[in-house]
Amino acid sequence: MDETLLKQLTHPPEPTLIPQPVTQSALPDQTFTLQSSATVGVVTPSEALDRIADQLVTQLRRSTGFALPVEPGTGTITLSADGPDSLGAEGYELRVESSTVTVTAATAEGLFRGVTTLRQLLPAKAEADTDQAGPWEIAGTEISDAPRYSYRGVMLDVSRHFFSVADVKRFIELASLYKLNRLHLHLSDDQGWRIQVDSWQELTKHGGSSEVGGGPAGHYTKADYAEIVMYAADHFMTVVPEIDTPGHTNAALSSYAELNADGEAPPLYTGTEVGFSSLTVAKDLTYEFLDDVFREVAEQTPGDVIHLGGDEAHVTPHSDYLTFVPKAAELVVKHGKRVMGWHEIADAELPAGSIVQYWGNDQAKDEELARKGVRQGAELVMSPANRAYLDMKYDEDSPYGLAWAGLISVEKAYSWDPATLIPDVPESAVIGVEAPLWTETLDDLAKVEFMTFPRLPGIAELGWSPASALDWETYKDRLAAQGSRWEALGVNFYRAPEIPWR
Ligand code: IFG
Repeated sequence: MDETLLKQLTHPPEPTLIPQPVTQSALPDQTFTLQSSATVGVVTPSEALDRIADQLVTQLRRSTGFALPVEPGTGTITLSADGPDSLGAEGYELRVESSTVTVTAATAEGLFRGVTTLRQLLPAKAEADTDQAGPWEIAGTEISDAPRYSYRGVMLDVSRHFFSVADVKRFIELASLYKLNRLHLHLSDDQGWRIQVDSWQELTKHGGSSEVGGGPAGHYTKADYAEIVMYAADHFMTVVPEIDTPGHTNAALSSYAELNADGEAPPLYTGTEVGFSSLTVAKDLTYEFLDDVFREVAEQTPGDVIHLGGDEAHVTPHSDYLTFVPKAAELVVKHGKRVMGWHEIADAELPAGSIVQYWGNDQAKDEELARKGVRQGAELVMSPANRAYLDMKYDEDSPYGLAWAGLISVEKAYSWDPATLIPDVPESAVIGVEAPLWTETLDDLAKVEFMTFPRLPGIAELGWSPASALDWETYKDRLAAQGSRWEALGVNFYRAPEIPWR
């Protein structure tokens, strides 16, 4: 048998990762095998680093049955955040040799990204929640990595259908496997208000009691929201809370008659139409309301952004809309946060530091709004509806999802460049990507997972990897290797026929 074939048979396969790292080179004559005697060393321990080590060994103890003690200093696996600042906030270096694995970063966040890569280098069965047989081999490799964009997000619409804290945590855990660092929660809409506001309690008492289809609905108490924020932070994801205004506000208007222009509260709404509601731009009470809401949301949100929506304000006269947005934005800034909104807000005057979220589908008017936002100094997060909307059907046979922005195959979700999608936008204006998952047709976690996987990892790669690494032909093979990991994790993913699943 020739040397190469023998080596292939005796060595684990060349590791394939998503997102593709900036540099990865094999150490051909080295294979690391995790043994039962392995230890995990934490150089310069801290609460953050100990938590990262604990998350890793908790998972690996479950699947390998090894003790994997964590101790200060070096170990079989050594984790360090004492690396050079040149690695950046989320960068890391990872080296896998025959007897040791070393992950080095400059920050805890960078270390978490490196440990996330280490998890993916281990065999898929390392993700199992029951004891698995070895061997636990990793082909020798050295990686130096850092993200292309700072904003790499996914959005979960918890308004159309409400999802429990446990469901949101599962969504966070799966998204963090692909180094996403933002969780946008769509917390209010026509069909439901999901976050407790002490100064306006009917919002959740009444507005939280409905959802699409009239199901049980629900809301997050402040303790629930804190639990989500904490879990996201433990996965180095920052929560971006959205209070959608002035449109998509039926749940709030139904909760307080005085918020309505005619003083009449509309009934709760359990359908799926959009664009029929609006806050009353001329009423002072509207801004007292938003002042209270943004204050209470800001107090619970460690992240620096509050998303004020701004989309589909079809029954708000445009001149009123242009008056409303700056006033609402001013309240977000008053409470110490940066404004984020769907790209319609760019038609209004925006405060410094604003982020415009582009959700167009190749329409000139939407592209012009994005450019208008950039011209006034806003940054762009790219969420093109015809490429990044995870609620779009994969194909006409998809059992749920919508199709208004077109069918989005795994390839279509991957094959675009955030930097060049909108003409005449400087590269520096784009700070990242986000994949929204709207839930009009998705009422449980299994459906959420089916629509999210396998398309989300591709968006995560667009957010993390260098443009030069983006190539569908090689990506789809790397994606195929993720299927066995999702099986080990129990993810209900769509086995898209165009992917050579192993
Ligand atoms: N557009 C609406 C969403 C949702 C979506 C479903 C945005 C910004 C269609 N607004 O997308 O509320 O209904 O695909």
